[in-house]
Amino acid sequence: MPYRDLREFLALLEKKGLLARVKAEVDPSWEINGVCKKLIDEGGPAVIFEKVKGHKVPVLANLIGTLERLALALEMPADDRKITEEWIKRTEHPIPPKIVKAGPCKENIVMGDKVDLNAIFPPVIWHKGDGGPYIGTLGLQVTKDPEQGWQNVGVYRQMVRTKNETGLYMPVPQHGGIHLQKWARMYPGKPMPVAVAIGTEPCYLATGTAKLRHPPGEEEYAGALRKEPLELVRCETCDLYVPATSEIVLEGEVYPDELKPDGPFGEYTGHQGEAQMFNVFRLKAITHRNNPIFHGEREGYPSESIYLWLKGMEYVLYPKVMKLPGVVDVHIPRHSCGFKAIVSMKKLWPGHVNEVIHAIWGDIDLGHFFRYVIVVDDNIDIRDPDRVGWAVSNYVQPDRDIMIAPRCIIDGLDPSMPYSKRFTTAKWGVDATMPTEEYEAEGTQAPPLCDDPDIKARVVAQWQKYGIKL
Ligand SMILES: Cc1cc2nc3c(=O)[nH]c(=O)nc-3n(C[C@H](O)[C@H](O)[C@H](O)COP(=O)(O)O)c2cc1C
Ligand SMILES: [Mn+2]
Repeated sequence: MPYRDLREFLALLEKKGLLARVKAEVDPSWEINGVCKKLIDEGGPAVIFEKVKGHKVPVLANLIGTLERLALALEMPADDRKITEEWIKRTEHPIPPKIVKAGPCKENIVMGDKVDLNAIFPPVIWHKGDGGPYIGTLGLQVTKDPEQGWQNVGVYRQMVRTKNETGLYMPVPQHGGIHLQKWARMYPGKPMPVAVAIGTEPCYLATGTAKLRHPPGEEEYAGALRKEPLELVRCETCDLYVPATSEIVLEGEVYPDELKPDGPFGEYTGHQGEAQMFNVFRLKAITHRNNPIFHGEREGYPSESIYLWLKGMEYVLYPKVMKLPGVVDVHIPRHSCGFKAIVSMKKLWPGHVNEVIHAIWGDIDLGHFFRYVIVVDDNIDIRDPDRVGWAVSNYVQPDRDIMIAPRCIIDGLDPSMPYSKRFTTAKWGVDATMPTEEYEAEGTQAPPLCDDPDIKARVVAQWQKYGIKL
């Protein structure tokens, strides 16, 4: 049975001992940052800060901070690769949402001049150098394609500026950014409606961070993931639909041409980003449940985004690359921050590895995130960084095995370039497969591995005999 709302998922985590409640008062200007950093570094539980200094609303963080909790959120086995495969299987058949007339997110409706972000959101400074409190680190921004009518959901951050104004980092080619670009062309000078759902059931959250193909919108993929339609309710001030059980919903609008300085912010790469000119979200209404929970996250590396948006990239890349001949697995590891993809494959012809590298560099949905691709042989477990490091160390001749493609596009938060050169990058691909063809060309054989899996299996089968506790 899917979770009806965030609270049902929290109840399960609590029952399993995977949710901590902090009853001591915490200071939102630094303490939530510090506790979250320690929890994510040590694989700790999800956490609710019940008593935030000077505020009534509790803060939920580190919700999907481990693979175990991602699996529970999606109701899947806790196995990294199986989660990717199960996601792909389930989302092959999107399930349209059910539109309902009312829902818990309408228990309180605040409109017009009465709206006040400071009354709902504790002013959490997620990283020491942030330019202000961010409410939307895990807010789900809903927009409608102005031409085709389907709704997109993406996670785009929002810094609080005043009681009814936030920043919004929703650039092109993110789907919300494309909607805004189309809107500007079709309705010059007019603001585009944007709704934000905060604190939703976890499948909707997971689809909001994934780079999916449209139409349909994320809400239909979320229905497929949870195997039941998601219930959506109409906004009060515009024709957008949000999950009926959301903790908090913000309704507002964005003028495409209005930009203001936003940030700095602790980026997913682990660096304190600089302030930049971003869009502005003008709030028109807030609706929320009784006793709402504010769900956010500390984003600087490492963070739970790894289990949300990096997995979200993997779900999209995996089926495409797995269709290429010889490929046996595709993975985007946590330490890559999304800049690196790893492939294991059986090479079938000379130059085959390089073709696979080009296919990933050129992927139309995600290519602009990858600066780096590593390819290893099919006997390497690419979800184990030790095995990948071993292959690179043993097999790579830099002048033979490293390919460089100049003048490509990359995400603007890539810290490997100074600010003036952001968005451009060279890309590198590393062929870390055993160079069997080189040995064969000189009439010899590549050295075989000295491990024998049969011998290990025989020993494991009679392990008790040795009296060694592991
Ligand atoms: C915690 C968190 C914060 C994020 N912040 C942003 C952001 O501020 N701007 C952005 O463009 N993408 C951000 N992302 C990544 C997008 O959510 C992700 O690329 C998603 O696919 C966007 O939705 P779309 O594919 O419908 O464009 C964030 C992801 C996470 C998990
Ligand atoms: Mn999308």
